[in-house]
Amino acid sequence: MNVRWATKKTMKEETDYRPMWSELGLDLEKHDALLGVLGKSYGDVFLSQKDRPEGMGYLDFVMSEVHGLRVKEVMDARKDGKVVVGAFCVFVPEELVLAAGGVLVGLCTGADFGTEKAERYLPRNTCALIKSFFGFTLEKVCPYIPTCDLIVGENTCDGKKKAYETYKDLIPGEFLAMDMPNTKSAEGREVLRKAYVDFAKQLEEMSGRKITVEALKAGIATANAKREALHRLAKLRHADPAPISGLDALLINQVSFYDDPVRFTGSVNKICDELEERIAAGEGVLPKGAPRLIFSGCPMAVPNWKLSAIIESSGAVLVGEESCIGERGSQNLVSDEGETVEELIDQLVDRYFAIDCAIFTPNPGRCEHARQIATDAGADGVVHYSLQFCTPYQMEAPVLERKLEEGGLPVLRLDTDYSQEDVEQLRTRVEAFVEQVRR
Ligand code: BJ8
Repeated sequence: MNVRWATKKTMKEETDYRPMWSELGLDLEKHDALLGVLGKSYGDVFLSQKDRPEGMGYLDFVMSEVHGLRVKEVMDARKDGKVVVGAFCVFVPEELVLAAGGVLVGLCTGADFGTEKAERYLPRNTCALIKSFFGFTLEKVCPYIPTCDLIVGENTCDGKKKAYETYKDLIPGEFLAMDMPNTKSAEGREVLRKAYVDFAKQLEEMSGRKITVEALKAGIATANAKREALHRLAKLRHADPAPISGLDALLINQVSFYDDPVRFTGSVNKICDELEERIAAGEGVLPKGAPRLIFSGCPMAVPNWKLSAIIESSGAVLVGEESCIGERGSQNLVSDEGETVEELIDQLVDRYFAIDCAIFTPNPGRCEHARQIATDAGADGVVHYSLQFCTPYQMEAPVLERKLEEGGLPVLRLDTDYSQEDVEQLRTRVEAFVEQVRR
């Protein structure tokens, strides 16, 4: 299978996106360098896998055009007067953006790029995810950032909260700081509700469209259908042998933040049809009985494939993720019961307020969710993944480890970043863990 990244070479053969990237003010040389690295890494990590579902061809195509066709689609939507919103967190409700006729895109936070420049604005001991979006912005290599009319920064962890104070002045479009609660109390729920009401108002002002009950119900249906497809995928991964690799499942979850939601849902359901056939035929990516692991921890945004690649090249298969790019991000649907926009916003708040991000204190639901995912998926162990300097997840890690191990589930705690420097060290620890849990 041949993945065509929109690079200099292929531009001549196919669509030339260079004028579009220039229009967006990208640094073309650095952008070429980034695509070169991504294209190589994608080939090494994904295309080298054996027996991938046919349907992954669609995902390969989307990834090959992630800086090409998809950007053009979003720019065209903007030219048609649709409001384009960028987000860094699963607390930004896509339903409201869709109800305002807009497009929501998740912004890249999964690679080291422009770290030196980012560190002029941020302390060195800032997590790689925050440094990543500063680096992409400062080096002018992300085509989505200049395409956004509005970027939403949620006041979640202290790192993001403080970083956004600076970040808002580095982007060409508008910025909205979205207040977030840090306790799951009645007062906390009110904070989130107010944030969503304010967000809806801003979307109405920027789009010139009133959010109606019908439009919001349609937005809820679209976002729910996407989640249901992801739930279906998650369930199919419970089969032994696992019908799809954890890497491919991670990719599907990552692409859910970029692609057109209706098209994406259709493509995931097609992959699920294929996985059902594989399960019926007893086919899997590794033989039945191979070690099965799940992730729990920080989100793995595109193109963060490092740990999954290490784990799956160590003889284990990943069968679930308690993560925002995974089941923490996609769990629960939004009820569409309500006769007014306010009632529907309440339904949104009910769904989003249940997300067990480590910014909440206390946050016992997360451990229970990890245990549930592991049990449902028949996992032999849990890999807890924290980004270095991510205090919320690092602080929860030993608690989660203790509780899960008391329940008989071995846990491997890993702290890392986006560099490749610790790959061999991580591999040694992962291989030992895989042997420990092997049945
Ligand atoms: S809902 S996990 S996407 S905030 S890794 S920046 S927490 S220091 S990403 Fe997150 Fe929303 Fe929560 Fe999910 Fe801070 Fe940690 Fe960095 Fe993090």
